[in-house]
Amino acid sequence: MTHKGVVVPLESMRLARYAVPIPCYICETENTCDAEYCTHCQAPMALAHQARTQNIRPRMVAVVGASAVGKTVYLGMLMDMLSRQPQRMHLLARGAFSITLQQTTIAALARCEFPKKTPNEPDRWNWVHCQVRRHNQKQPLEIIMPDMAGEAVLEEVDHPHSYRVVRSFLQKCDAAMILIDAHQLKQGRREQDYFTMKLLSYLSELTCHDKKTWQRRPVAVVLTKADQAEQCRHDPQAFAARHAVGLWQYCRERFACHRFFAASVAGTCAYRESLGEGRVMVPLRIEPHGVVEPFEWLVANMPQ
Ligand SMILES: Nc1nc2c(ncn2[C@@H]2O[C@H](COP(=O)(O)OP(=O)(O)OP(=O)(O)O)[C@@H](O)[C@H]2O)c(=O)[nH]1
Ligand SMILES: [Mg+2]
Ligand SMILES: [Zn+2]
Repeated sequence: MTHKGVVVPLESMRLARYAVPIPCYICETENTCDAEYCTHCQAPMALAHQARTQNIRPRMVAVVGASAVGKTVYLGMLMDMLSRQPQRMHLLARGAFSITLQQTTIAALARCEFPKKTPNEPDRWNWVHCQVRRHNQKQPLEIIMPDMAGEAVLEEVDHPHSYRVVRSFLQKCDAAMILIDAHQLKQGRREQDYFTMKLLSYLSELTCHDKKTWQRRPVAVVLTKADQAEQCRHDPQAFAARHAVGLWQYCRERFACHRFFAASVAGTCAYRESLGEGRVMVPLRIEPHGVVEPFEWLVANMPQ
């Protein structure tokens, strides 16, 4: 057998490029520069690439709550409202993820449907990255706010380290928005209250990137589906004290900077029989209420 000489081009340029690792923006594990998702935590590497091209450090905001409290609907509506109403704050979406969340939520609501449940895999989440301009401030803020699945967060809270991305992300956050279902609270279901307390206790035990604890960071507790709980709209604080006593007490003891809000996206809802899914709730009218306020408050109270 004879061997012919084969010329193999030495792709030194490409190799050199691969040799420079890039740290994941969430967990800091080094990845090759062409990785799409972090090999350690599955967060999109696009965040690290975007952060490299600008000189402002993006701030991270956690939006958490049990499955089906309405995180996706709330976030999608918030993005849509802020990008269309520049009077209060102007938002500019960065990257495809941010637009996808807004687009799928608004498209579903326009068809009189709610968006689908968020999948549990972190590489399928919409990692919202946006720039926020406020009237009285010259410097815009860069904010990263992923739409995480409630089940994944619960799993991490119950079994720490099972979802690395959730832990690394929460350690880096500057503020949190905790969503809780007011409709369920009104019906006397306690699961929401327990879940939220577990989540807050998880947060208060985390040591953050700057070695500080969560206790001084702003926490907005948002009572969702306020369209189904009239009293909650008028006085969210009193509603929480009455229907989520544990949570209300916990916030008073552990979080120096917290506030209760009531929000709703749908105006009127109805039940519809759907093939395969059974009875599902559908929005007949979209009437956002109290959506921007918690976000505005968080941004104003975020540590500089
Ligand atoms: N009445 C009413 N129902 C709402 C509202 N927002 C959400 N819902 C209901 O809550 C359900 C869940 O909303 P999602 O936004 O998907 O919930 P989620 O918190 O993202 O849930 P996961 O993705 O599983 O973590 C929707 O399918 C609706 O039935 C609202 O403003 N009013
Ligand atoms: Mg969701
Ligand atoms: Zn990572």
